[in-house]
Amino acid sequence: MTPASHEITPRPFFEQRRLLLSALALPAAWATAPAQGKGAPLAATRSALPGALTLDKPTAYSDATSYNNFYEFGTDKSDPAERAHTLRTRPWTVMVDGECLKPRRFDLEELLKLAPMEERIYRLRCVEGWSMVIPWIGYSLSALLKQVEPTGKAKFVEFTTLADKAQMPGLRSGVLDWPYTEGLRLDEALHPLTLLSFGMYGEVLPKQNGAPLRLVVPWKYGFKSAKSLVRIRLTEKAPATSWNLSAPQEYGFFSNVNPQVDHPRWSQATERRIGEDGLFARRRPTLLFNGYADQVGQLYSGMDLKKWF
Ligand SMILES: Nc1nc2c(c(=O)[nH]1)N[C@H]1C(S)=C(S)[C@@H](COP(=O)(O)O)O[C@H]1N2
Ligand SMILES: [Mo]
Repeated sequence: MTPASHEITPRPFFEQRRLLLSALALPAAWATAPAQGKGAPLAATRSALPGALTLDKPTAYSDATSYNNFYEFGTDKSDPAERAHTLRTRPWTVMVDGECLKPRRFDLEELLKLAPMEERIYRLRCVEGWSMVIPWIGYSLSALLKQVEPTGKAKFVEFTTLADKAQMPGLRSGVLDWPYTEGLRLDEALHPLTLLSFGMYGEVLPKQNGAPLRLVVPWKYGFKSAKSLVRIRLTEKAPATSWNLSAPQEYGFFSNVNPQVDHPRWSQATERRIGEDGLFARRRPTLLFNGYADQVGQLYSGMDLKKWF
């Protein structure tokens, strides 16, 4: 047996080479995402982070902006694209507080300049069994969290999104407890792949995709990637999350993509790529941690992933 390449090459070199190869392997047409819609351009440099650039073909812009989950604007996939025009994205501030030494409110204009904007092409896997590939723009959430200096007590991060009846017609329905809230363990929130996103496809985020800023956690089911953030709070205890509150037996706190842990009402073993796999096409296999196991697997070493679903 010949040893695998990672056994004979020191890891940093192997990772750098793999990254270089993956960047070279990207078809030229994907190298710079051209303006696709009517949004203002948002400049970014292609990310150099291991795992940040999937080779999967990006989903068509028209699909990524018309097939959405954003329950504040309704529960049909077409509702956000049809109704989110009422969202006002300026002025916009984000409160970052809780267990930290320097809690404060950040203005959007300040957040846009806080760290260099990177383009990252991530797979997004919805718990409903479909997936997309989106060229996001943003920077690691850790850059913002470091600004407020988390205390030793901080163990989790709570994310709260906008809930304004005047702008969001979906709030009249009781599908979820508003505001929509989500949470991560602090080490997950500080993982470099956890993205604070301000744009996609070379432009600022469309409203239906969570303007003016959202979270993107590529190894977890899509509902962890909260849209239109207004508050980020460091906490000592695990925060309550909207989906866990609504159906705790169906949506756990971790919600890592895992083909071996089924949702109580359906299998998670396979998925349908929007725009590529027709309704009756053979579904493609879902990957552990959505294909990001090399980057994030060690966060969960020793944990029973069936128990901590
Ligand atoms: N505030 C808020 N964020 C949200 C949601 C939502 O309903 N409200 N839906 C989530 C779900 S279920 C998914 S799959 C993704 C979808 O993101 P996209 O529409 O940009 O593809 O957003 C997530 N973020
Ligand atoms: Mo989802």
